[in-house]
Amino acid sequence: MYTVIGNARTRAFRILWMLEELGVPYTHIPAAPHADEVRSHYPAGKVPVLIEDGTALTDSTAILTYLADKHSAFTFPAGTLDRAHQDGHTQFILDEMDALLWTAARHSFILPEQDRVPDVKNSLKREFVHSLERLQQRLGEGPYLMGDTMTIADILAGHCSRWAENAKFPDAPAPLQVYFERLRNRPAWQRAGQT
Ligand SMILES: N[C@@H](CCC(=O)N[C@@H](CS)C(=O)NCC(=O)O)C(=O)O
Repeated sequence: MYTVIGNARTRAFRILWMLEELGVPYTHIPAAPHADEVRSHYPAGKVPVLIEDGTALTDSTAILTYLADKHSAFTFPAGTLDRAHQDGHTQFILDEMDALLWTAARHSFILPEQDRVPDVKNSLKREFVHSLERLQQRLGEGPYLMGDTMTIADILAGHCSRWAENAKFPDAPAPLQVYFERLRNRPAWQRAGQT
């Protein structure tokens, strides 16, 4: 049995969505970052944390990769060329979407006020437009980044699309919107949002 710590408005949503896609049972503790339930497993206070058999796993992409490998789903096998391409998409999303959104969040409400540089957000938003263009090139004909097979790279992209919307980042071009809608219309996405 898995336990997911972290509320669905954070990167914990990625893990909730993945577990819903896998159809495996789990318990959800919708704690905010730095809550006692988080710190008792991960002193840094960051979410998500996944507990399995008393072991705490951290960092959403590492957790997704673990779950995908363990359940042989939403991934190509390690050591294959397909996996190398899939991992390239994952790294792209972390570098060119997650990092921009996270930096904007830090300069909005995470950093102490005296360390925030609000103007950096305009630069990040402009950069994000190029990230979306590059994501569209990677998607090609789709329907998923790896063609007919949905992988954890799509889970990261889908989550970042919602995050971008909430952060009022630029909208995706129309073909990419169709892809994001495809992800959001998955029953597992909707179940994960409701937990
Ligand atoms: N690389 C980590 C980042 C985790 C992270 O920073 N989570 C945010 C919530 S989405 C958090 O807990 N922030 C609190 C903090 O940075 O102090 C992951 O992907 O899980």
